[in-house]
Order: sequence, then structure tokens, then C-alpha cells
Amino acid sequence: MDRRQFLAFSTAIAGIALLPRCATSQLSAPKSTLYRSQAGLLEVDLTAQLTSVPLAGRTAQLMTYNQQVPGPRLEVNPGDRVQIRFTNQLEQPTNLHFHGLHVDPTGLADNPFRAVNPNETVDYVFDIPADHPAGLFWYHPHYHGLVAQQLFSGLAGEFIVRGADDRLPALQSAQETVLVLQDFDLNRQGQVREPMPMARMWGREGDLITANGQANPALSLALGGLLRLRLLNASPSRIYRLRLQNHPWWLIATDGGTLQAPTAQDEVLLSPGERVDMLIPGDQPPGTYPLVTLPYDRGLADMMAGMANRHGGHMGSLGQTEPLPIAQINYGAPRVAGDWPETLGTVDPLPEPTTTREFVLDHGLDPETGDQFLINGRAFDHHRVDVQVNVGTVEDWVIINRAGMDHSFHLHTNPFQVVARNGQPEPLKAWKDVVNVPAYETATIRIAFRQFVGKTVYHCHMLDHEDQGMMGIVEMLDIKK
Ligand SMILES: [Cu+2]
Repeated sequence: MDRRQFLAFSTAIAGIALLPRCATSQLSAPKSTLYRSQAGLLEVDLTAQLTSVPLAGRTAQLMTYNQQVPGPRLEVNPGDRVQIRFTNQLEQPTNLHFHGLHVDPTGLADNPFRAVNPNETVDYVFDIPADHPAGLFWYHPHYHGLVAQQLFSGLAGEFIVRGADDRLPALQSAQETVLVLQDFDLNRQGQVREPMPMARMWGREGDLITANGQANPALSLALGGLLRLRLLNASPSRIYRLRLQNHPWWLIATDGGTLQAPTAQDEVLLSPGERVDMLIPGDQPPGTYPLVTLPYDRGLADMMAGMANRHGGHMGSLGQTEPLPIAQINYGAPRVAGDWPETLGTVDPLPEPTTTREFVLDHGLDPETGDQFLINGRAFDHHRVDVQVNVGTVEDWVIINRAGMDHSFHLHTNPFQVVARNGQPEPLKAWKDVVNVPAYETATIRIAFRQFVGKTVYHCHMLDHEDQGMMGIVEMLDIKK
């Protein structure tokens, strides 16, 4: 059934039953508390602590925000102020990063250089610009050296900005479900296992995959209705290769907002930090449709698998040969959807760049510390500015992966558009803040540096690689001053 047939189908079943047009009706409601801004202010207390929590039918000892995995769901509107009182009750330093938000990267705002020490309480305060795009963003720790461990222990939460996209009639009428995808490697006591050195190099993965802290939760899709399924990869290293078995779905948004029009997909590759919105019309025979993740080789699988066998280590998806369940979509009672959205918004192309830079991702060996993950031959140094850019200019960054494994490149503060892959123009016009660069491949991203000055970071979002050095500092300068 194509989109026009869907419209006809949708109209035909309008006579069957009229159910309330409730925007949120999920059978598997997330346990995470929802905090929405009120009168222009989102004020919330967050506490990071080690907690015993239910996870996928068992009990796990995890790092949590407010004793929830995933953490509380935060929701704001453009123009709002965000005030978070954050307490660290972990036995190690941490901090907060607001992934994908175009906000101030300095001071009390989205500052990745900040350390929040054990038993310390601090404020995070920042303003969402009035012209901020709507989208699914998220928050997680960004304390260099401990990021992979803290995410793998559960620390992550969604951060939604509402806006014009949400007021499209079709999306207003759709059921909305956000799934936070995480993976865990737990021992019999429910504690997170320490990864083997090889797994740390590869990027740690676990064999327990959860969506909103549940294993294979059931979601409801009304017959004739629309499901807006929003997916966030909050895993430290795992790449999800997602397919909705025997059922069509359309990509409608990426990291930084909607596409120009729904785009039919077979599979969706979601690397760490990435998000997608999928629109699923309830136009198939009623039944249960599994959402699965398929095996994906993120590089050197044979060699690494051989090493894992010799060392008996857990190598996560390396051992995956079959589809693994993420969630299942069950058809529910009929209901009328809004019209299929033929268009969603505009993704205006950015002007030609004034500067083009190259970033070579590769691996090295440090005689003292072992494996190193490098950008342009250098490991991360807190005290070194790697790149200076001017606010108000557009740059092309060519990300060249010379390594035999995938790396997912993430830039803070300013979103970008992928304009080319391996020198060929990228057909999909979309706003992104993470781009997966497969082994030995190249991606060219175009960035408009807007509004905010100060230092922030770019890095591999396979967080073990970031922790082991694959990160650099970009300083944004205002040349007019
Ligand atoms: Cu990497």
C-alpha cells in the first residue's frame, strides 16, 4: 500500500469506529517521569546515583538519574529557560551534556569541560533560542575518561524540544512513542561487568538490549492510525541496524529535525548518539510486527571475533548472527489518522563554505598507556585548542576514517548537514549532529557556526574511543569583536 492508498484506506475505516484523538496512548508507558516546562521555565532536580532498579524483568545495579533508567524525560519549547539542579552521588566525577541542543557551550550551560565531583550539587542554566528547531535530543554524562562506563551503567535521558514539526496535522493525530535504546552487560548479581581490554578498544557492548529499560516491549498501533516512533541510540558503542519486519515505515526526522518529506526505508542504521523519527501507518493486516536489530559489522569482525574466542571475552554484536528483538508493534482498535504528510518542512541548503578542513580518524599506540584513538595524529588534550572557527561562517569538515572500524563523528553546539560521502553528493537533505563514518570511508559535513562563542568539543561517539583520545577542541570566535 502506498501513501495514496493509505489515505483511501484511512478514509474507508473512518466509518468503522471513531476513537478519541489522544496524542499519547502507549501500552508500554515508560517508567521515566516526564517534566515539561511551565510558563517558559523547565526547573528540575536531577541526582546521579548508583541504584538498584528493575531492568528487563530483573534487578540491576545501575547508575541512574533520579533512580530511573532511562532518566527523566525533559520537554521544553523554543525560548524556554532550563534550570537543572544537579547532584552527583556517584563515587566518581561526572557532568551533564545536552546532546544536539544549539545552546551556550560555556559556563553553567552545556559545558563539557565542567567536573561535578562526588557529593557536589551544581546548577545547569541555559536558554533555548527562540528559533531552536523541534526535535528529539538527549542528555548524558561527558566527563572525559568515564563517559563509556557511565553510559553503559545507564545514565541517559531524552530531551525533547517541541515546535512547528509537532503541529503538523498528521503528527498531531499520530500516537507518539519514544524508545531509548540501551545495551547492558550484567553479571549474575545484576552488576555492570568491567569490559575486557579488547572490548574497550572495540567499544563495549552488552548482550542485554533494552528499549526504555524493558526487553522487547509491546507498542500499540491503531488500525488505520499513525505511529510516530522516535528512536534514540543511547548505547556507548552498539550500532543498531533496525528493521520493522514485514511492515513499511517512513523516515520523517533525523537528529536535528524533520526531513522535507517522508522517505520510505527498509533498514535504518542508528549509530551511538543518533536519533530518527519513523512514521508507521497502520495499513497492514492486523497482527504483531517485530522491530529488530540485524547483525552489523562495524569493522574487522573476523579478526576481532577470533581474538574474542581466544580470550573468551564478550564482544557484543560481533557474535550476533540473528536479528535481536527491540520491541513489537501490535495492532490495536481502529482509529482515524490525519492526512499523510506529503511535506514536512524545509531543509535549506547551507551556503558554500569559506573554509574546508580535514579530520583524519586513526589509531595509534602509546608506549605507556597502550591503544590510542587519534584525530589528525593527536589524542585529546584538555589544554590544546585544535581548531579555531569564526561565528557567522560556514565550513566543510572532511572526516576521513583511515581505521579498520567505524567511527561516529559528533560535534557539539552546531548541527550540520552531510553533503558528501566518499566524494559523492549525499542525496538526503537532513540536519544531523552525529555521522557514522564506516571503516576506510569519508564523510563531508557542512557546518554553519552560529551565535555561540567559546570552546567545545568534537569526538567519536563510540564512547570508549572518545575516552581513549578521539576528541578535539574547537574554539568559536566572534571576529567582529
Ligand atoms: Cu570511534
